[in-house]
Amino acid sequence: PSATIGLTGLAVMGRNLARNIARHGHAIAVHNRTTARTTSLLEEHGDEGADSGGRLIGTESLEEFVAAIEKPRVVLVMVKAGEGTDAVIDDLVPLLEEGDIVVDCGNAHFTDTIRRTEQLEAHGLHFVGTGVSGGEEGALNGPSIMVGGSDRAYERLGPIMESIAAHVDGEPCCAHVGEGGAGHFVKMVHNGIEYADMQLIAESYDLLRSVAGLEPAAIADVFEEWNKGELESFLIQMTADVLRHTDAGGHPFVDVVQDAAEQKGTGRWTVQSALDLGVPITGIAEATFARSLSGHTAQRAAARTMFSTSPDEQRVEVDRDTFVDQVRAALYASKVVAYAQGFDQVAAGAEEHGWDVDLGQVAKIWRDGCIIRARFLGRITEAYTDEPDLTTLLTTPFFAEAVQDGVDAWREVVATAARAGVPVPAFGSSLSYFDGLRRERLPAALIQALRDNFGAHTYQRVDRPGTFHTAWAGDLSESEQ
Ligand code: NBP
Repeated sequence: PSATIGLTGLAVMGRNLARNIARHGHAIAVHNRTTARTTSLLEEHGDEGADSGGRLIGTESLEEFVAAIEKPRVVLVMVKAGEGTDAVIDDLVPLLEEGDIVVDCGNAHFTDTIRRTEQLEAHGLHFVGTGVSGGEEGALNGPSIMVGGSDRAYERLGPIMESIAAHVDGEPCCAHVGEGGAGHFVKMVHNGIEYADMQLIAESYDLLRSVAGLEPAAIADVFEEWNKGELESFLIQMTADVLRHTDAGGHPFVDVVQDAAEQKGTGRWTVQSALDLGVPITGIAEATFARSLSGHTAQRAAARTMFSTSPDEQRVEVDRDTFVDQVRAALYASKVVAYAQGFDQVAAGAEEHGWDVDLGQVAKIWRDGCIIRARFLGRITEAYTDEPDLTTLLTTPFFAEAVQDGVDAWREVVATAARAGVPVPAFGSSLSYFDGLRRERLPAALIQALRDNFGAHTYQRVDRPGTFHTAWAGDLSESEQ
């Protein structure tokens, strides 16, 4: 065998990941169900890695592929998540030997990863669910890599993955985030946060355009400016680039794209998991529902016809410069809330499944390579380093100050949006979440009273311990249960 590692599944992601691995001096065996993809990769990039001692080794059959890899083998699988992954695993298992490591780099659901881990461990094989973020470009030039599975598997796999990952200050954006399905769980929440981030950016754009009356090119300038401060991130810069772009006819690109956002499912998975875990990730949930609302074109058309308003009716006078700055503050505060919620979910998932996840390290490996890469992730790492058992990121000095400084502007923006009829589900729900957390007394007390009244669900009192029920249908006496 001449390859130190192998990769099967050579569509856009697998092909770029294989090239990245070869460039880093590794001899990698490559395979694809349809051989034409393998042939074209070798034709176009056959000399990849020649400078560094790496190379791509093309193989046709799965038998030839497995035989080309040194033992214990590391086999990366980069195929369509779901049935594709199961099919490849079923074909691979009979060809592998005890101690070999199968690494699923696709966007698997973490519960599938937990199932597959058990399935492969029964054969004496390691299974490593690994989240790879950064899209096509990241796969080629340095993604962010979230590795699950056992410590033992990471000893063999880790050095290769760390070498091909993005790096910040010499540190790789790759880590063994936890055992079993932890890699895919963390990747799922990463994608959920990405949904929230994009929704907040979209709401900011809508407000700057609809309320402040700025044109896309001017909004691009605003985002460019924001990218010089605390909001500096890949998505903010990309927003400036997209808003500046015009199509061949000279129209702002953002005006010619249909306004129905699609989704592949990771946002939905994040929300489903959060519901199971009981973690209020309101920012991610609202972002996911906002995408689904945008896609309900028939309902939107019906509602537009029924409830259309004249533009004058919704005109709200604002001082443009002040408003732009208020939107910036609202965006930052809402973003802090969305990330705090995402990290709460990772913590809850880790506890539920018994994974030892270092949240500071998770923030660290998201600083580059992935879609949500941002300057302020360094602050999250610092917060968890100072206090590993942090209750919520919101109360750490840096973030508390950021939210407190922005809260007046945040309220102003949400109120202005409501008056102007501009939907801001992510801004609004993040503010409500913040207010919900900081409130001395919540109306949850009334809910408890109602539950006891109609269902005898009992309640606790503020003034003494115990569980109580009031005889609502009888003499209204209170009894201890
Ligand atoms: P796709 O998700 O489009 O999958 C295409 C690949 O799966 C091809 O190699 C195809 O082989 C193979 N495949 C299928 Br489909 N069914 C198979 C089966 N039954 N047996 C063997 N191979 C099968 O590719 P992609 O967009 O490169 O994504 C790969 C993985 O990476 C996915 O899990 C995706 O969710 C994840 N991911 C993608 C991105 C992104 O930006 N695209 C980012 C991060 C993660 P064929 O050539 O023979 O049809």
